[in-house]
Amino acid sequence: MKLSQLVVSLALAAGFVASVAAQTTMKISISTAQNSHQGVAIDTFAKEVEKRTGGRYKVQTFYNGSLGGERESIEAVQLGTQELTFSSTGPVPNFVPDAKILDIPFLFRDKAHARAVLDGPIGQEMLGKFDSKGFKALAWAENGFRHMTNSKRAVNSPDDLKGLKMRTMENPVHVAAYKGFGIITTPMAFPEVFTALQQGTVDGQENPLSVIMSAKFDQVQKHLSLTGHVYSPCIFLMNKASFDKLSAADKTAFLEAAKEGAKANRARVDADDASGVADLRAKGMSVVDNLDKAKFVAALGPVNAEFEKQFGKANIDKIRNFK
Ligand code: EAX
Repeated sequence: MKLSQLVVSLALAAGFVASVAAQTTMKISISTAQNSHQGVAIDTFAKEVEKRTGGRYKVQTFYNGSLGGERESIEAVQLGTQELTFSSTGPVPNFVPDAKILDIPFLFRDKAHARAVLDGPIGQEMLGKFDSKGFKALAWAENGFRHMTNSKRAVNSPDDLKGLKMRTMENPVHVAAYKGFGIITTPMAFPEVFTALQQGTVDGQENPLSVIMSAKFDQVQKHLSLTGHVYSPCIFLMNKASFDKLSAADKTAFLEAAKEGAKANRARVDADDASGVADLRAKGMSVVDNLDKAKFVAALGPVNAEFEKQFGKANIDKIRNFK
């Protein structure tokens, strides 16, 4: 080896050692407030990553859509301009079409069913579908069951939904289903929703109690109906190249940290679901908590037939009947 080559390789080796010892900072974002089920998810994740990597990785947390809405954040993670995001599956089908099936209304009986599917073989196989799209999907977490709110009238039956102008997520399955209810759908990114409700651009929106409370929608919406019309998963997404660069041990650390984040997130959703109705009533919302769900399911009959054609009845039944 020539002296010049030796110098170069020594310099490279020194640089390598230095970079291994150095601290790497990554970014993760959510569209809701820090004091929310999503805030708990990323705060726990950040703490666990730092702990499990001996402080070599630090995760900076961004709340309230300050780095952009969910679609923009997912795009940034795909491009690698941002390493991580925690998002609902709302805009995910625009990137990973296979994920669409999870957003079918009345697919899951309850949270236990949804969590079992996501943590079981169906959910884990779905996480793998993100690989070829530039993502490493670290773990499922959740938003929870979504309910309808609006400023116009109490919603007791599906007929009451007809003609309401509602903000929806940028999700084709939701849009098709809500049209099936006779809703006038307006897809919109989450950071714009509060103002749209306040200014009357839309009459209503739908989200889990966790989101309704943390976004303070009670300040701009009078009526809440516990429709529980769809389960809303969330997901920890990481840029694939950033994940691939990690050592095997650090990969495990990130995956475990995401699992801890999901655990904390689900516990907070349970707590919010337990306290939400009383909390929102106390803040002045009028809540319909005794509606006949079968009527809402029946109203989506034709849309569901469409979904069965599109996704395959067997695939939907596999999720519906998962035990
Ligand atoms: O992820 O867009 C939505 O309504 C989502 O539920 C919200 O951003 C939380």
